[in-house]
Amino acid sequence: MSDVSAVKAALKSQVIETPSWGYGNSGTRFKVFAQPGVPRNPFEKLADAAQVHAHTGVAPKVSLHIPWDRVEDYTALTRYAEELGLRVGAINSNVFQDEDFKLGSVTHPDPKVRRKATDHLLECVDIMDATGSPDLKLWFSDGTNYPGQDDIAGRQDRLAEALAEVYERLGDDQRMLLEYKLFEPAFYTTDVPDWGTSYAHCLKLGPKAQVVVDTGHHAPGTNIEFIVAFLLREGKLGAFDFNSRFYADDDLMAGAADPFQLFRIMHEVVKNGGLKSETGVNFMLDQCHNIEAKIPAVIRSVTNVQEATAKALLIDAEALAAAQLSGDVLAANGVLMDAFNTDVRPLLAGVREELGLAPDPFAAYLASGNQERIAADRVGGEQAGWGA
Ligand code: AOS
Ligand code: ZN
Ligand code: ZN
Repeated sequence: MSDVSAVKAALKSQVIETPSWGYGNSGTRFKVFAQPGVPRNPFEKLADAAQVHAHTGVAPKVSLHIPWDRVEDYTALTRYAEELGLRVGAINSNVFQDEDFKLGSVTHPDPKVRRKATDHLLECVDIMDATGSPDLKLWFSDGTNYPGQDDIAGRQDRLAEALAEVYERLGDDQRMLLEYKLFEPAFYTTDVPDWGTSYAHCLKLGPKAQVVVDTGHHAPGTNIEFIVAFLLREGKLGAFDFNSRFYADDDLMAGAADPFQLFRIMHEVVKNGGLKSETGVNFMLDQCHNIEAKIPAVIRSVTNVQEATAKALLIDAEALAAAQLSGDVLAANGVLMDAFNTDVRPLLAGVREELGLAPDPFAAYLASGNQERIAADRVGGEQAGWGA
């Protein structure tokens, strides 16, 4: 039987990192539906992230995206984050929107373009130095659309060369997190398409290179929890980009499409030590709130991750191990399903009250009046960050 006090302690110490771009206007290639009150600059994005942390108590870190969050003074931005009770999380590079990167960034056939892309990654490490961020998140949209377009293996050589240069630039307390994605925007090959490619490059680079598992980046039906268990066992799971998908990289609220899958993932995290801070797994959200209000949607994602975590923590590990070792299939499955079918909202409400927070952060935010305030104050919201 689980020790409820230990479960509560784990839930209180959980840290979920929210994305700066989750607060701004975003959308799909078809349309960006601008919303009132969205941030007009990175400082206001931090203010919105602070709302999520204030109501949930577990979201003190904010991922930045460069150049969307480029500022003159990163020390001032970092200090403002600290004043809000936040700290800067991962620095996301962006080598997918520059006109020069049409045929790739670090894998481009032209060495001058590769140099430009690699210099951007090095700029992101400079920003990590300025903000104290430990994590450089790398997602490459690089790929090809047609057979014969470029040399598949040659592109891997170019990628490896750029990664090695950036790896050498990292400080002792910094790491690179290499994210994979099956397809999009490239449709024939993607240069980092799956966990194996990311893992192989990270293995060659060294201990400061680890894999990012974005839950929307797999072929339908992929067993993501297997990947999570394998990478944790290898010490190569650096981070999650949590979101939901029904068909592709839909970037919907985490846990909204398949809460059972999120629970299975969190079971492997808990089982394999991934919740321990020393393991270093960064639980990030990566979402594109297209039609729903931004701040409440992030709160919903955070609480969905919390609920999946709470259920995973309630699994009777002893009973599960005994049933597994005795080959009792139905008993083992039953132990897992008992935890998944537990309503953990009262437990989480109690955790929040012990933290001095309202038991329902979503309702508390809606009642706070913040949404109305920012809609009235912030005239002329931020231009669409991406997906426009
Ligand atoms: C793109 O699909 C990847 O998920 C990236 O992690 C991310 O969405 C993009 O870089 C915006 O952060
Ligand atoms: Zn992602
Ligand atoms: Zn994605």
